[in-house]
Amino acid sequence: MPQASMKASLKIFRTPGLCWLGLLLAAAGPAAAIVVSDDPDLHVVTAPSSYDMVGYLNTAGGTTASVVDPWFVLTAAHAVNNISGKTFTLYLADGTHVFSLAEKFLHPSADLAVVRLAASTGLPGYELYDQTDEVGRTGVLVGYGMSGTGDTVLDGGDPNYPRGTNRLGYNKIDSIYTDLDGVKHLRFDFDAPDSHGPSGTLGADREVMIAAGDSGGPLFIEGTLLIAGVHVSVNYDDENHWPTYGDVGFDVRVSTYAAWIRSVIPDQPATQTADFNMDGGVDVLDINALFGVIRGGGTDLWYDLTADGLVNSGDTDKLIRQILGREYGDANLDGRVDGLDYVEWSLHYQMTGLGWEEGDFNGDTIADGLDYNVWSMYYQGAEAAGVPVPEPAALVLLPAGALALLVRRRQ
Ligand SMILES: [Ca+2]
Ligand SMILES: [Ca+2]
Ligand SMILES: [Ca+2]
Ligand SMILES: [Ca+2]
Repeated sequence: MPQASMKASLKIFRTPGLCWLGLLLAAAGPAAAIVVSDDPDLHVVTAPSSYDMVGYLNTAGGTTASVVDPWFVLTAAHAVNNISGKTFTLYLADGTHVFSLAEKFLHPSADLAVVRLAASTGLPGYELYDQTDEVGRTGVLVGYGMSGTGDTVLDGGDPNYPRGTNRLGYNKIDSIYTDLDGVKHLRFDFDAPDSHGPSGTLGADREVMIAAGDSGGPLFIEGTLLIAGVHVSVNYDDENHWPTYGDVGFDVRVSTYAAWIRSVIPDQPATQTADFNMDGGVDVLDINALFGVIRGGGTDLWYDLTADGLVNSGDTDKLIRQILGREYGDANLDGRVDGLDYVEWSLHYQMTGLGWEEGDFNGDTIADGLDYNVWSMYYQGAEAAGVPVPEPAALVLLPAGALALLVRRRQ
């Protein structure tokens, strides 16, 4: 998917008259980001700032993302091809905060991604720009890429301004560009100092351009803190020197995709709702998801229902007993621990790769004697349950070991 997406983008942006348009990330050598017309040092974002909820991703050599919810950041899909073991870092007034990337959601056609963090930033995040009057307005472009000026960016970038520093600058949104897949972009050119450019200019030394490392960073409409664009690519005329004056930048147009972005992000985090997989319900899928995170070490605090900084049996207890109002051993979650649940366990006895509904009540993905013990501990009995218990005929079919356990229990 990421590879295909990248190829598609290459094709999409090929236009007559320009050699080729590169994804920022795909820059083989040249690299510079928030490239400016004057002095890069004048463009550094220092906390506290309205722009310090824009953070650094250590993906793909360094990219950029914006907080749009306490738990979620917005970036470019090509910036998060691989999120395994990767982090998002915020440089705030009270220090540096690092968050693990937990889960990504890619838009089906646009180069856009929403990524869930493994802990809450505690920040509200930026809102999205919904209006469609972007053309002619001034954008505030922010990103962590390399910098330099439109004259100094050589192969490998300006060595004085490596990636990893948050910078901002301005440009005028010249037009809307629709690619061959129908994806909408904000388009803006990079006018040299004192030039007027074919699409008009912001004025001497004012315009900046995105480059490698700015991928995924935001474009705000000036005078607001609303994200109107996500940096994705530059159309350059010299692949060894870019961006230079005259090159053109493209952001995914957020107003077109705001509904999708919002649809990914739940109103309340799973720490409040227990809907870990965000499918709108709380059920056995969420139990299995929680068990999976515990098996993986329990570091993803999205699953921390008890808010103690740990993801462990305290959280399964809360989910199963308090939130679902059920008990361990209730495989079918019908409110009774009875013969029906026993049948599920027995049908999967000694199998692996199982879920709760198949008789794995302790989350080790196996249905075995440990789970039988759980079932028997909370077994409510035929009289209490009022539903069928395993008939003798069914018991005959049980594995010998299972039967032995059963017999032992009943004795
Ligand atoms: Ca769910
Ligand atoms: Ca917990
Ligand atoms: Ca049951
Ligand atoms: Ca088990």
